[in-house]
Amino acid sequence: APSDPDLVARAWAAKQALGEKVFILGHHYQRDEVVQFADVTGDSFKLARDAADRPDAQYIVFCGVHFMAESADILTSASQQVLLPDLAAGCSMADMATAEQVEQCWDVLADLGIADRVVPVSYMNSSADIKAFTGRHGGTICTSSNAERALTWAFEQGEQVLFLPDQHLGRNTAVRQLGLSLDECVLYNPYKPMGGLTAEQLRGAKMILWRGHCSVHGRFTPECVDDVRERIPGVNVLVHPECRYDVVEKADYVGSTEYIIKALEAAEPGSAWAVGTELNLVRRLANAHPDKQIVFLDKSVCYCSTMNRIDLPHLVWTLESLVAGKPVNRITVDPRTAEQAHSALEQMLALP
Ligand code: CIZ
Ligand code: SF4
Repeated sequence: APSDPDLVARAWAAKQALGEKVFILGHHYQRDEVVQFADVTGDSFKLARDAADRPDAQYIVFCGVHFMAESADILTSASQQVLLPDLAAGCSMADMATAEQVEQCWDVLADLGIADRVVPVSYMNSSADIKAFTGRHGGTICTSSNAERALTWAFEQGEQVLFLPDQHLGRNTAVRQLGLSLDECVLYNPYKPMGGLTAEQLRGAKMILWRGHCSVHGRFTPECVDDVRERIPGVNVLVHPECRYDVVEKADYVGSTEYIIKALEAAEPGSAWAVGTELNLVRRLANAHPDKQIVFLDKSVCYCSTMNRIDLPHLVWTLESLVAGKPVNRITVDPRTAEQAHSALEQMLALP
């Protein structure tokens, strides 16, 4: 639906009134009505770095989800304020690993006497608490672009990896890029004693995968791939590594959102692509490349419902609160957590 012209005018007016004081970040999965006001767009990691590159901006309005705003707060200076236009914009994957559950898991590993040989690797899509846990135990953060390098590094530091919170990115990277077997990966279920695993399984695994997943990417099935290949002969199937292993195995290309964007830019005119990632991004790419046939991999619609909570009314409300000098929805990470999380992020930046 087209955006309310009144709200569009108010958003522009507030943005103009704030000038350089405000910097608006728009994640690729955000609605078009929001993205039109973004000073930059990107994936979560790029956006956090873009925020850090703007020390003059007093306010960072993060149009994305909660863990992304936390990362921006960790990477920006103390005088800058990071705002999330709707506090209910969480991430179901990040919520699947709480600090308490992860500490319990670590206690299990310590009781088995293996904690000192396990290196935690946490996906960017995790809370600041989980990033801090990772930093405390000498691990690293990774994104979907550098997961292979992160795992390779981790296996040089220790014998086993605890991968949080996305089982699919962990499994896909370990098996497809590092050449581990599926049997060398075990799934740790935080709702069961000892993760639902035996001591032998925990001791013998190379990869201990946390039982988390993305509710959006997890919806693509192998049947979606078969269906689209039947509907569009010769179609190229391009998916995000948060998709299930059996989906990724059937795809032609696998990569992060930035990879997907570049692949479609470089694609031949007239070529056909079925894309398995969030629908706002797929629609935007289809509109940007009318000379290519770009379709969504699933037959039904599938937005990230929490990303979509950030809409034009919330953005206007947030910007106008800044104009009024009464900022709403500030996201802060306490200094101790931020410091430990920062060390895990630094480790990622130092990956060979
Ligand atoms: O699935 C997501 O939320 C992604 C890909 C986030 C990001 O930008 O890293
Ligand atoms: Fe979280 Fe998935 Fe939404 Fe990304 S797309 S914010 S991983 S629920």
